[in-house]
Order: sequence, then C-alpha cells, then structure tokens
Amino acid sequence: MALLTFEKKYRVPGGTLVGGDLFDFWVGPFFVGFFGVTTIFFAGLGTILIFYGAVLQGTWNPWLISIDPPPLEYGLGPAPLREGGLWQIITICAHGAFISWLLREVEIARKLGMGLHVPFAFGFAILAYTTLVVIRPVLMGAWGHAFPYGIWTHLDWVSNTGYTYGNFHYNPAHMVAVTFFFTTCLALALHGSLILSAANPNKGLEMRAPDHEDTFFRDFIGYSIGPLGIHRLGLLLALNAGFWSAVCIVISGTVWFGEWVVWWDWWLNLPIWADL
Ligand code: 07D
Ligand code: 07D
Ligand code: U10
Repeated sequence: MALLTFEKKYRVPGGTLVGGDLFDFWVGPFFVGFFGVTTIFFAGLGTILIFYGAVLQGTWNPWLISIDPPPLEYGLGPAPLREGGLWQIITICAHGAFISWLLREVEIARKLGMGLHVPFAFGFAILAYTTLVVIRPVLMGAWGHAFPYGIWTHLDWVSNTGYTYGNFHYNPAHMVAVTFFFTTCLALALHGSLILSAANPNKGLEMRAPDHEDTFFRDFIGYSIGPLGIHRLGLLLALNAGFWSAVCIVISGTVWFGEWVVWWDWWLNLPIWADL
C-alpha cells in the first residue's frame, strides 16, 4: 500500500493529553494537537525575539547573530532586555518549544498505541540542554555561565569553557560521553550496512531475512545480539552519550574547579605504587 493511502487509516481521534478533541486534527501531513499549537507559539515567539536581538546587534549575518546571557554580575536575577534579558526569555521559549515537542510525540504515540520510547529519548537531549543553560548556571550562581545563542559564539563558549579546566579531554565523564558517541556511530554503521546487505540485494538476487543477519554475526564474531537487540543497544548507547555529556559539564565548576588532569592524581597516588 502506498504511504498516502494507508495514512488515512491511522488518522484516528483520541489519545490527546490536553484539549480533548479541540486540536485533534491534521494540517497537511502534520498532527496539530494542543502541544502543536504551543510548539508553534514558543518557537515563533523565540524566533521573533532572536530577530529582535539581531536588530539590536545590527547584523543579519546568520553566523554572527548572538544572543548572549547576562554578564556574571546579574547573578541569578532578571536582566534588562539588552543585557541578557532577551536571552532569558528566549531560554524560556526554547524550553516551552522543546517540552511541547516532546508532549506532542507522546500524544502521537498514544494515538497509535505505541510505546513512549521516542519522547523518552528526546527527553535526554532536553536534559543536556537544560543542564547547560539552567542546572549548571544555577549551581554556579549566575546565568552568565550559560552558552550564548549564536552559531560562532556558542563554539567560542565551548572552547573557552574547555580551556578553563585545562585540557577538557582529561574530564573522565567527557571520555565516557565521547566513547558513547563513537560507539553509537559504529553501531549504526554496522546495523545500516547489515540491513542493506540482506534486505536490498542486487537485481535478480533473493532478499535475505533476519536469520541470515544473525548468522553473519555468529560466523563473524561468534555472537549475534538479534534484530530487536541491536535497536535496544542503539538506544542505550545514544542515550548514554547525551547523559554522560550532561554529567561531564555539570561537574565542571561545581564539584571540580581546577584542571581536569589533576583529577587523575588519585591514580598516581594508589598505594600499589605511590610509595615506591
Ligand atoms: C542534524 C538535526 C537538525 C538540526 C540542526 C540545527 C539552529 C540554530 C540559531 C542562529 C545534529 C539547527 C540550528 C536552529 C540557529 C541561531 C541563534 C542535529 C541535526 C541542523 N547547538 N555545536 C552545531 C545547536 C551546543 C557544538 C550546528 C543547538 C552546546 C560544536 C548547529 C544547540 C555544545 C559544533 C548547532 C546546541 C555545542 C556545533 C550543527 C542547543 C555542546 C559544530 C548541529 C539548543 C553540545 C557544529 C557551527 C547538528 C557547527 C555545531 C546547533 C548546543 C557544540 C548550528 C540548536 C552548547 C562543537 N550546533 N552545541 O547538526 O558546525 O546537530 O557549528 O543546545 O562543529 Mg551546537
Ligand atoms: C545540548 C543539544 C540539545 C538539542 C535540543 C534540540 C532545535 C530545533 C529546528 C532543525 C548534547 C534543539 C532543537 C533548536 C531545530 C529545526 C527545524 C546535545 C545538546 C534540545 N569534545 N566539550 C561535549 C567531543 C573538546 C567541551 C559533548 C569530542 C575539547 C565542553 C560531547 C571532542 C574542548 C563541552 C563532546 C571534544 C571541549 C563539551 C557534546 C574531540 C574544547 C560541553 C555533545 C574529538 C577546547 C558539551 C552537555 C552533547 C557537553 C561537550 C565531544 C573536544 C570542551 C561528548 C568528540 C577538548 C565545554 N563534547 N571538548 O552534549 O557535555 O550533546 O554538553 O576532540 O558543554 Mg567536548
Ligand atoms: C526513523 C526510523 C524509521 C523510519 C523513519 C525515521 C528514525 C524504522 C519508517 C525518521 C527519519 C528520517 C525521516 C530521516 C531524516 C531525519 C533526520 C536527519 C533528523 C533531522 C530532521 C530534520 C533536520 C528535519 C526537521 C524538520 C522539522 C522538525 C519539521 C518542521 C515542522 C514544523 C516547523 C511544523 C511542526 C508542526 C506543528 C508544531 C503542529 C502543526 C502546526 C502547523 C502545521 C502550523 C499551523 C498552526 C496551527 C494550526 C496552530 C496555530 C498557532 C497559534 C494559534 C499560535 C501562533 C503564534 C505565533 C506567535 C506564531 O527509524 O524506520 O522509517 O522515517
């Protein structure tokens, strides 16, 4: 069945969390729902405010637009619009839009009688963002510790923050996060290539089923995680990448203040060789 013919079958009413059947309709391909309206509202308002910030800044060059958080002197208080207040309102709008987007995913999953894995996974991306712009700045006592909303300037922030702690590569949670990112890519490359090798053969050849996929890895490395298992593993790897990223940044400046390389002194001081 072509996609457009079976789409109708799944456009069922119900499953909404808020608003009953008030927003229970589609616009073109998009399901609307109460949280579709709130997404549009927060994303629209946030974007308009970024444009307003660009006007104040006097640039329309998308790479140079930067909405900066308030200077550290404002602590955790509200700042005037031109001195970080705009950043504060845009941060509220971003949270409104991201959380609405997550709840819209929940409504769509409920409609279709599916699990809540997708919104659960998106929750980890939101957690990483909230850690950067709310949790860590609150723990450190100033909004000024958050990153600015600009394409180049947010890179400057990452670099400056990294060097504040010496060589950020020595941050053990950063190591764990980076390893999870790399492993996620490895897993997706293995999975994508394996599926294509079985399910998309050259013309004239017969398509292979999951038992061939299983057999490939049993022959190759002596074990197959299975067609369901690889998706569980993929999700686990990707969520850990986001989770350990949040950990690596939240501990920098809250529980560890100096250079990260010094953290490894416990290793040098292990009694096995410390007294030798
Ligand atoms: C492919 C899905 C599509 C999403 C895209 C992003 C905007 C921003 C806003 C001008 C994978 C759309 C972008 C709406 C426009 C204004 C004000 C997702 C895909 C295409 N970063 N970052 C990028 C964001 C942080 C870092 C690119 C967002 C942290 C480094 C893009 C956030 C740290 C590099 C971007 C965020 C950090 C980038 C490509 C939020 C640590 C790059 C992103 C909300 C996580 C790369 C010039 C991408 C680059 C890059 C967006 C946060 C580090 C502009 C929205 C503070 C080192 N980041 N980023 O493909 O080329 O994501 O930068 O947290 O090298 Mg970033
Ligand atoms: C925060 C994005 C959330 C996005 C959301 C959605 C829209 C809508 C609309 C397209 C978390 C946004 C959606 C806006 C768009 C449309 C229509 C994702 C987020 C909610 N590092 N490092 C990380 C590496 C170095 C430093 C994480 C590698 C240097 C600092 C990851 C290297 C120094 C921070 C990572 C490397 C340094 C990080 C980022 C290599 C700099 C962080 C991924 C090979 C001198 C950040 C929570 C992430 C972090 C972070 C990887 C090098 C500093 C593990 C591979 C040594 C200060 N680094 N890094 O977190 O942990 O994604 O953030 O050299 O803050 Mg690092
Ligand atoms: C996966 C998979 C799998 C598949 C898959 C996929 C994972 C098993 C079966 C999916 C994967 C892909 C398709 C691959 C490509 C994907 C990526 C590389 C990921 C990155 C994606 C992108 C870069 C695309 C991003 C695009 C987006 C997010 C779409 C943007 C859309 C919008 C902005 C509209 C969103 C709609 C909303 C919010 C609700 C509907 C609203 C409207 C249509 C607008 C009308 C508005 C209203 C009715 C409300 C009125 C508003 C009001 C009153 C307020 C207004 C106020 C203001 C101030 C504005 O595993 O295999 O295959 O495919």
